[in-house]
Amino acid sequence: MKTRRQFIKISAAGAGAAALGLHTLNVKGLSLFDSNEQEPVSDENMKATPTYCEVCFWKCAGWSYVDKKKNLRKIIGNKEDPHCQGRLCPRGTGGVGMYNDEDRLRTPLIREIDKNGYQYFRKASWEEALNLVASKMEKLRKDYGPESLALFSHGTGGKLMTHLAKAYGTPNITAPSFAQCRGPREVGFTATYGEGVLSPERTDIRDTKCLVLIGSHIGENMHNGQIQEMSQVLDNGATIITVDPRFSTAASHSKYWLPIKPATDLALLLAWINVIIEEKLYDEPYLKKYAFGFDELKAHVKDKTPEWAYGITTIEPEVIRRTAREMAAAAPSVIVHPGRHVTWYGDDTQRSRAIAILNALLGSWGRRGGFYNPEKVHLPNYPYPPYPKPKRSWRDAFPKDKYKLVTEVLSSGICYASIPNPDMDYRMHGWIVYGTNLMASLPEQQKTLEAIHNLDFLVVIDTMPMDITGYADVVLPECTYLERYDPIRTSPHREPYIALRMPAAKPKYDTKPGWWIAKQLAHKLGLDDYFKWDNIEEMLDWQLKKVGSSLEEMKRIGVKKFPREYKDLYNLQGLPDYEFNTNTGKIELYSTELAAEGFEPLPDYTHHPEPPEGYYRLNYGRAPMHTFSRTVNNHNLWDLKKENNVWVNPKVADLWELKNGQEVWLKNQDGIISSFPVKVRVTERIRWDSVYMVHGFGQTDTKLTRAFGHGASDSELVSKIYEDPVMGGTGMRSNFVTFLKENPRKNREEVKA
Ligand SMILES: Nc1nc2c(c(=O)[nH]1)N[C@H]1C(S)=C(S)[C@@H](COP(=O)(O)OP(=O)(O)OC[C@H]3O[C@@H](n4cnc5c(=O)[nH]c(N)nc54)[C@H](O)[C@@H]3O)O[C@H]1N2
Ligand SMILES: Nc1nc2c(c(=O)[nH]1)N[C@H]1C(S)=C(S)[C@@H](COP(=O)(O)OP(=O)(O)OC[C@H]3O[C@@H](n4cnc5c(=O)[nH]c(N)nc54)[C@H](O)[C@@H]3O)O[C@H]1N2
Ligand code: SF4
Ligand SMILES: [Mo]
Repeated sequence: MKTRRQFIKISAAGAGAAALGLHTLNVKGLSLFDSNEQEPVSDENMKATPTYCEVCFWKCAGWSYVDKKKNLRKIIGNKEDPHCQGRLCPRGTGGVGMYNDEDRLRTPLIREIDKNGYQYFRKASWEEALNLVASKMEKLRKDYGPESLALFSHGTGGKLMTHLAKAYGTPNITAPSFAQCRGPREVGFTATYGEGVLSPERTDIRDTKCLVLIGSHIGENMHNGQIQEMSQVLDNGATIITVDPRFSTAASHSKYWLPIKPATDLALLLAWINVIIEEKLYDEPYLKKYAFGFDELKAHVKDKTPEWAYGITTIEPEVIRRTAREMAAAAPSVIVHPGRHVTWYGDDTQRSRAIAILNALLGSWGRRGGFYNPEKVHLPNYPYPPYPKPKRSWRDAFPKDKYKLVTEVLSSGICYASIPNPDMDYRMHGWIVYGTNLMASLPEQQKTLEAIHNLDFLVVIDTMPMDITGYADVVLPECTYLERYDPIRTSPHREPYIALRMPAAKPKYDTKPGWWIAKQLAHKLGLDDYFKWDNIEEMLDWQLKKVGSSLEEMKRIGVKKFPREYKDLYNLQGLPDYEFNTNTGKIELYSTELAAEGFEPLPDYTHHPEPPEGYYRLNYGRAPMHTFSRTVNNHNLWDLKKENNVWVNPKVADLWELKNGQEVWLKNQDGIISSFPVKVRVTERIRWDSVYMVHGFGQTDTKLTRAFGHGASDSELVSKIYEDPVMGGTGMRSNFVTFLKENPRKNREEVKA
C-alpha cells in the first residue's frame, strides 16, 4: 500500500521574508513590479525582443519591451504575424503579469514526510531535484519498463520534454487538449475528409458570407485571428447564425440566434441536412465529383424534418428552413464552424461528422470563404539517433476494441490506465506533468486523485503553485515564456511562416527553462545523444539555417513568412481532380471507416439524460480576459475579472428566490458541493434549464494570493462524463447542479482536508 499523497499547500514550504515583503506590497496595490504603475517610457528607450504568446494556445507573435533598468514593460503584437495581425488580445497584453506574479514557484521543491506522517515540501537545489527525478525514472524503467511513464504536456515549452520522453522509451505522451477538447472534431472530420481541422482552424472566416456557430462562442472564446476575421466580415455584411442555449457575445452579433435546448444539436443538424437535400440546395457538381454515399444520406435524413427537430430542439421549423436557405445562398462561402472544445455529450464525433457533412453539401471544404488548404514550414530536427521502439502503449491497458478510432493519446485514458485493475498486467506508475493543471482540466477529479495516489512518483513542471503542484513529489519551477527560448513556432495557416520566442528578461528566482530541464535530465539518464547541442541557441540556429533563415535574422524580425509550396489555397475551387485520404478517396458522407469498426456510418440523434427535478444542466465556457485557470492569479487580468458568476434565468431565480449578487454553493447530481460560493447573475441570456459559469475559477491553493477562493470551479462539479465510443473523448456537459443557499461548511479553509 502506498502512502497517499496528501495535497500540500506550497505555502507550507515557507516563502521566506523577502517574498512575503513583496507579497504584502502587492496586496496593497503598490507592487514594485506592477507594470501598470510605472512611469511611461517611449519605445525608443526600450529594447524589443521577439516572442510568441503563451497565455493561450493560439500563440500570437509579438514583441516584449524592456526598459533601461531591465524592467519588462509591455508586450505588443507583431504586425507580420497572421495569428494576430499586430494586435494581441487583452490576455496577451496582460502576459507581463505572468512574469511579475509574486506567487510564482521560485525553487525546486521535494515532498518529505516527517516521523508523524506529516507531509511537506522542502526547498531543494536543481541538482538534487533533477537527480531525484532521474533516479525515479531509472527505477521505473528497471521495475516496469519505460512505457510505465506518462508525460502530460501542453504548450510549446514541453516539446523537448516530449523528445526526452520518446528517447527514454515511452509513447504515452498526452494533453487534455485532445480528449477534453478538439479530439472528436479531428476524428469526425478525418473520417469525412481524410484530414482534420487543425489549429489554428483552417476556417476562411475572412472571406465568408455566412458563419454558423454551434456553441463556439467566438468573442468570449478569444482566439485572436478568428475574432479579427469575424469582426471584419461582420462589417462586410456577412450573416452570422449562432446556435447556443445562452445568448453569447457571438449571438448578440448574429442575424439569427437559435436558443437550442442543450444536448440536441444533432437533431438540428440532421434537419438542416434534410432541408438542404429536400429543397435541392446542395452543390450538385461538387458532390458528384467528390462525395461518397449521397443516396444513403438522403434516405437517412428523409424523416428528419424540421417539424421532427422542433419537438427535440425547441427551434421552430420555419427558423430551421430559413437558416438552411441562408447557408445555401452563401455557399460555397459558408462555414458551419467545427467548434474547438467539442467534448460535450459523448456523441461528439457523430455531431462533428454531421457538421462535416453539412459543409460538404454546401461545397465549402477547399473553397474561398469556407475551409482553406493550410500549409506549414517543416523544420528539420537537429540530428539524433532513432527513438527506442516501445514494447507497449497505454492502449494495451484496455481491451482491444476500446477507443478504436482514437488518433492521439487520451489524457483521461492515461489516467484510467494508472489506476490498478486486476484485469490489467500493465499500467502507468509515474507521471511527469508539464504545463497542464490536471486538477482543473481533467474531468472526474475522483479518478485523477485515485490515479495520483497510486503512482510511484509524480513530477510537476509549472510556473505557478496551481492545484496539481500540491500532489507532486517533486516540483520543478519553470521560468515564464518571457524569460526563455522555446522551439520555433510553426503552425499551419494560409501562408507558411515561423516565429521565434526568446528571453526578454533573465529568469526570476531559481527558475529554469523547459529545454534546460529536459537536457539536464537527458544527461543524467545517459541520453546525451538526443541532445547533442550545447545550448538551445545552437539548435535553433541550425534548424533555421536549414530553411534559409538564422537565429540572428529571427532575433531581428520575429516572424518570417515563406512562399507556399502548393499554390492551391482553395484547392477545390474549379473542381479539379482530387483524391481524399479516405478509404474511397472521396468525401465520405457515409463513413466506410466507421462502418468497418462497427459504428454508425451516418450520424444519428440520440436522446441525452435530462436534469432531475430542481437541478439544472451545468454549462461552462470562457471569459475574454482569462485563459482557463492559468490567468486567474495574473494581476493584470485579475483586475479585469476577479471571480466568475453563475448565470441563472429569472424564472429559476424567482422559483429559488435568488437575487443578483447573492452567494450560493452549487451541488451536483453526485452530491459534490463547490468548494466556494459563487455569486448569482440573474439574466435572460441563459435558458431556464441550464446554468452557466466561466471555467478556471475557484482555486483552492492559498498560495495563489489573488485567485484563492474566488468564484467556483466547474471542474469540481464535472464528476460524470459520457465517453465517446468512437474515440474516447470525455463528454463533460452531462452534469446537473442545484443551489445551496446556506454555507454547507463551517469555514473556508475546510475545503481541502
Ligand atoms: N478567452 C479565452 N478564449 C479561449 C480560451 C480561454 O481559456 N479563454 N480557450 C481556448 C480553447 S483551448 C478552446 S478549446 C476554445 C473553446 O471555445 P469554444 O470552442 O467556443 O467552446 P465551447 O465549449 O464549444 O462553447 C461554449 C459555448 O457553448 C455553449 N453551449 C453549451 N451547451 C451547448 C449545447 O448543447 N449546444 C450548443 N449549441 N451550445 C452549447 C455555451 O453556452 C457557450 O456559449 O476557446 C479558446 N479560446
Ligand atoms: N471543467 C472543464 N474542464 C476543461 C475545460 C473546461 O472548460 N471545463 N476545458 C478543456 C480544454 S478546451 C482544454 S484545451 C484543457 C486545457 O487544460 P490545461 O492545458 O491544463 O490548461 P490550464 O488550465 O491553463 O493549465 C495550464 C497550466 O500550465 C501552467 N503554465 C502556464 N505557463 C506555463 C509555462 O510556461 N510553463 C509551464 N511548465 N507551465 C505553465 C499553468 O500555471 C497551469 O498550471 O482543459 C479542458 N478541461
Ligand atoms: S489569442 Fe491572446 S492569449 Fe492567445 S496567444 Fe493570442 S494574444 Fe496570447
Ligand atoms: Mo481547448
